[in-house]
Amino acid sequence: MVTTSETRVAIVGAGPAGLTLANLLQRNGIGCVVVEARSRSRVEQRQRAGVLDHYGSQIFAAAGLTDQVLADAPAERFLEFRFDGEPRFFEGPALAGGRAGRIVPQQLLVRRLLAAFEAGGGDIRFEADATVHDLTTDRPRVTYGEHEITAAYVAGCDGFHGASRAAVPADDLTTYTFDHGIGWYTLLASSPPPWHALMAMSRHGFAAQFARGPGASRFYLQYRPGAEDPREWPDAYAWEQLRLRLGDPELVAGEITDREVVEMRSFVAEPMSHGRLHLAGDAAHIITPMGAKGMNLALADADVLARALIAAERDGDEAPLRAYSDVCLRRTWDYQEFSRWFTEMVHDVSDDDPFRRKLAKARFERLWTNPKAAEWFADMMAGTALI
Ligand code: RFL
Repeated sequence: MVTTSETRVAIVGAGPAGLTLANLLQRNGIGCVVVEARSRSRVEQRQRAGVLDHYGSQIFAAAGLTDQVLADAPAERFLEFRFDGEPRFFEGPALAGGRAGRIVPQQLLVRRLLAAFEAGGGDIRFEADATVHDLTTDRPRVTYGEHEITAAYVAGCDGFHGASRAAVPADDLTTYTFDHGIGWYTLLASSPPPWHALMAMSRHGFAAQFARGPGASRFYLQYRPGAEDPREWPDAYAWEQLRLRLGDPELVAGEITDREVVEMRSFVAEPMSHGRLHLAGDAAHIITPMGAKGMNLALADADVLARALIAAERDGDEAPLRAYSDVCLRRTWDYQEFSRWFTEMVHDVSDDDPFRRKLAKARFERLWTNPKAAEWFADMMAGTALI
């Protein structure tokens, strides 16, 4: 027996993009239903991003959600770089006219967005692995198990491996994939956290250390995919490399509670709309972690999509929906370029290629010698308004 229901906007995926969109629509009286493949506890515990840029925080401020979503989230102040062990502090928010990002672990943001949506009477269905249909008709459908939801619009917020993008015929989509040729070995350990986000550029490769609560750190170590496999590194070697690259001989080797290997890839799908399906967030694009823009792009898409859907539903004006893809892709490519720029600067410093090392050093020095370059970098970190 198939149970059916109807809504105005069916949102596939309860990550940052889907839940932000759901809250923005709800606050504007637009009916929506969220379907999420995973269980509630899985969604609430998935650890990923940690920084909400200033632009992202403004989305919640404009929606009157700051208290519910960002309470107690500390503002960012400094980014510490170490070049061959020598520290330099970049005071981004001050250089961006006071536009500070907020430190909010993604799982906390997701938990709070979920709570806000449910407090407003939101309809969210977990363990609902969805498929999308009839996207080019005016009654698209989302199905899962024995359930069917018909809607006026479908928002594909189901991440890189989701069903929404996969439902678009290959001929209607242009995809761009880029392999940066860089790997990260990441470790979560009970080592005292650094005072500021710390990125170390060294002859031995990139390393980073970020706070993960009062008693833990997340570490990153660059490796060469194909040429070496960090899963084979003894822990003692990983700690030795961290001490060397971070320039911190006293670094405490805490208990390692999680280890992962990440290969850096970028991806963009164009256009982000197909009939009545609109993709948002990782469903449409993924980006390297440098610059911390993945989650922020997902939120910016959700904001643009919410405005467009509100215009369509309230005023019958579909022009913003038709512009949705172009508007979001402009920001996406701008951030892809920024992320690539940042990725090269911090990863090309190893002794592998002396010419690239010199270029990376010149790029880095420009941030301390050219005030306009420093302001531009701070501006990109803060996040940009619609371009
Ligand atoms: P998500 O978070 O992947 O959420 C998609 C949701 O859709 C569900 N889903 C489905 N639901 C129903 N039916 C289906 N068929 C479905 N298929 C999938 C999934 O279960 C999931 O709940 O996508 P969204 O919302 O677009 O958000 C994107 C962000 O999660 C992502 O960009 C960031 O996490 C990227 N990222 C980082 N971004 C930053 O801004 N700063 C960072 O420091 C940062 N660090 C990271 C990251 C991503 C990482 N991953 C993915 C490897 C660190 C890591 C390790």
